[in-house]
Amino acid sequence: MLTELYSMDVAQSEDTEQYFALGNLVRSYCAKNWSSTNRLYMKKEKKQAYYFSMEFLLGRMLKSNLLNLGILETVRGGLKELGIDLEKIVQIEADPGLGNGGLGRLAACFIDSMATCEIPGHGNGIRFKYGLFKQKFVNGYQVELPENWLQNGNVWETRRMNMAVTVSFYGKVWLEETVNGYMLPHYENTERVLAVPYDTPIIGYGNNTVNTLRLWSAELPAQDEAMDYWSYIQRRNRIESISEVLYPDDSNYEGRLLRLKQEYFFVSAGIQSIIRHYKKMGLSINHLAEKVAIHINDTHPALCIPELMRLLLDEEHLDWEHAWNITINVMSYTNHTIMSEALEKWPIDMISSLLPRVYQIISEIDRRYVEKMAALHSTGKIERTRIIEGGHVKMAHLAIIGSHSINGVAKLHTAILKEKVLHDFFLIYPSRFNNKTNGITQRRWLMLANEPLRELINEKIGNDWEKTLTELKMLKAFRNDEETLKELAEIKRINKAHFAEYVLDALKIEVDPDAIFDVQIKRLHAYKRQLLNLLHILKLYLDLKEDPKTDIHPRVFIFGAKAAPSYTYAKEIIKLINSVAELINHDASINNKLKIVFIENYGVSLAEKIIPAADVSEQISLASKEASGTSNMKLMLNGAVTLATLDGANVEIRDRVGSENIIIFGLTDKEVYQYYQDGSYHSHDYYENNPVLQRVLNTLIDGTIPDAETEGRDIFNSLVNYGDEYFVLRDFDEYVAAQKKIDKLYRDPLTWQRMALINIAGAGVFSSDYTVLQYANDIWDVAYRPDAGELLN
Ligand code: 26V
Repeated sequence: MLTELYSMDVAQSEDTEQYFALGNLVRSYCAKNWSSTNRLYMKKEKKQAYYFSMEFLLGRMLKSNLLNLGILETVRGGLKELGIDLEKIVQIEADPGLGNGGLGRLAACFIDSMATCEIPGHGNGIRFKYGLFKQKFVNGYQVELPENWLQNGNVWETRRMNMAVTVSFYGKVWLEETVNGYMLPHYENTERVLAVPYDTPIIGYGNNTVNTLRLWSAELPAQDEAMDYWSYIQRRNRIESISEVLYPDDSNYEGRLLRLKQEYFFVSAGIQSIIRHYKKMGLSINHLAEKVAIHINDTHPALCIPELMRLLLDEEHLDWEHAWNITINVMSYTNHTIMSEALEKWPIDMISSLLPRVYQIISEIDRRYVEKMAALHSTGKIERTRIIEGGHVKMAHLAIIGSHSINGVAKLHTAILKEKVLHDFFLIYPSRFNNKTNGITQRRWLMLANEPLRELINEKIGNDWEKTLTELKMLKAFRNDEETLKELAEIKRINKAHFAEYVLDALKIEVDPDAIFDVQIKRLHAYKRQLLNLLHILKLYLDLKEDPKTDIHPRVFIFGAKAAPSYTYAKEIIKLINSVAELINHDASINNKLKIVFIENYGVSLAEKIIPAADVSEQISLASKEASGTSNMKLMLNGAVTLATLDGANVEIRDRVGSENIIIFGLTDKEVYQYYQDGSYHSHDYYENNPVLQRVLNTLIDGTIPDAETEGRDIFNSLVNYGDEYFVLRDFDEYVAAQKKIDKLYRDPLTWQRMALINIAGAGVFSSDYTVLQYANDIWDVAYRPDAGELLN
């Protein structure tokens, strides 16, 4: 392959050529299974599930493909004989960061699991030229740089020009009756965009299934090339900008036209290609819902609903009722957040000028909804739930009204949707609501990220867990086996030492692998409360300054977090953490008892390094706000002990491991809602009445922290004077007490390792294999690996 690609032999080649040569080999190695999987699906006319997601946060793929193909060790050995280190060349691959955080990574775990569980399920999204920005710290401030991940090419993708489709925007549309009585639309002056698919094989673990991730790229259609040069360039740039860059804000909805274009672009392209493929099998469009399931990952692809209606009405000439029936049966929707500021709603003017025909259809869906509900529900409820209201199109309402299934991503989150956020809808469509707790793929997050732990587990209980993660429960038998607990401790120590080397090399900070590695890795958001963590660090710092003999076990606080570029408050928190790190890491009197490591540019590849080295998993969001969380699952699977509020999936983690093996603190969701109701939270009182907290908060404004005056003042004000929206001060004391408990437990190594073991053993239910099987069984009604059925019980 080296000779074919680069006309050189191993001795002449460098890492980059070796990487691309190996990548090409792997791709051709799986090509046969890829086409045979497709042929099998076609021949058996198997129902297909399509996971529509704006984001797929894949991470590097060379090692995961080698693992899933069952040739990782062979290839590693073979390369070694040639004097090549696999670990070195995998680093050459750009990490495709086509997502913001949990939602995008979930989509990536799901496609790995669908292939492994032999579910005919594929991803559909956008091939962004630029992934999520690269984060750099300059003087402690976040600076964003472009992430040009395609610069050196992408070995995994195949451009399929012959499968391109056209997506139309703008223009005028009017309906005209045909001789046979159909109302057909006529379009004038539309802007046509060519959607070109790039397909990536998604390889199942230990089977012959290879599914497809189809990502669309926006291009100028060929016939439009005949215009004057400057108009051509301008038009091309405008069109190509559709798939240029991922929006980096997952906290605040902004009604940007380009974002709406992106959403319609991949929705329309995806649905057109699904229908084209379906019709190739010679089946009647009337049976579409028996052969196709489309999943809407958050509201970003909610235009799937009017777009499928449009194609069924205008192209297939079905009548409304019939088309609507098919659409509802095809579509299902997952909600990923209750944060109202993230809910998408598009101004009517924008949507009706960009997508005139789609808007007509949305209006008609809305009109019929109101008409149908009038006899059954109060006007208040109908007004609150209709799609078009207050000059906007509400995307969550569209998704709910047009789907047969609506699910939340953890038991608590689903309960809050039913009882609070979507209560009106729950009363209208009770049977549509269901829960599907998130999961993670054990292939990437244990087998690849933590090879020593993988080996230990295999030695103890065999390797059935690789496909059936609940088998990890067998590890419980070793809970009192000191030898196993010590082996577990040794592995953690090795991983920590390994990570410490990385930290020294990359950040020039020396950390002690015998310290507690306390980890909070997630997007920077006020509700996730990185500030609570920071206030506790400041308290420890003050304690040590006052009395250097204060008895605490040394700690390394590890942060990884990107802030949305326009989220000023989150960026101030980043700067504050970095300033506190400056202060503490350079204070010799602290005697290395405290260190803060804020890793730049957190993403999938860094998560793979940090998670196996974690002792403590910080999951401290304000109860009710974190829909599920998934880093909580990855960390427990790698033997970290969770320090958590009863939020999202933390509740289910506690149920699995028992209260003795997780440290829970803070307000419950009920208490939070009670405070909202009676308006009785006054953060200023906590500042006034709690001297310890007051002393800590004062460090933000009294010059203790270097070079963060503005940030310290703003954050102080938000907590003390402007109401402390996320109850940081309310939960402070309980958090400090919980951290003390961690300190005490850690100093008893056997107790600690037993907790770690119970956490690993309890992580089995959080495999995304299990999650996608439930989607396949309960929502999509598609086939799966016959023996995987056991997992569902
Ligand atoms: C929202 C928005 C808002 C408008 C503009 C762009 C944009 C992009 C992404 C998002 C996603 C926000 C929702 C989200 O990421 N939720 C997270 O989903 C995870 C997977 O279910 C879950 O574990 C996290 O708790 C939840 O915060």
